[in-house]
Amino acid sequence: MFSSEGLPGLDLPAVDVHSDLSGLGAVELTHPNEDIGGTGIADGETVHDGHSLEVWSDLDHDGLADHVTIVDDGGDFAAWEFHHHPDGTTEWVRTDQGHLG
Ligand SMILES: [Ca+2]
Repeated sequence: MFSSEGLPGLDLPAVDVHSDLSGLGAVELTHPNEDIGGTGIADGETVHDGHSLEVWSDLDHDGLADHVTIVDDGGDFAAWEFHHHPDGTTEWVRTDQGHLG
């Protein structure tokens, strides 16, 4: 379901706006290439996989993505946030979804 096949050279999971990320687990940002937080530190990674754009960000710079926003070429979007629960478990929680334009 979260195969990275078809994205050669990229370690990020292949997701789209309709993916359920809740069981995905931690996502490592190994090649951050954008300064999303405006701190001068590269903390984000953008992936274009043909029909959707994914923007992963690691605003606390621990190497693991905290947020992802996915927009497909039809204008549908979804935003997810990675939560660390007090009991040590982690989970992606969808924070927004809808349609642009
Ligand atoms: Ca992080």
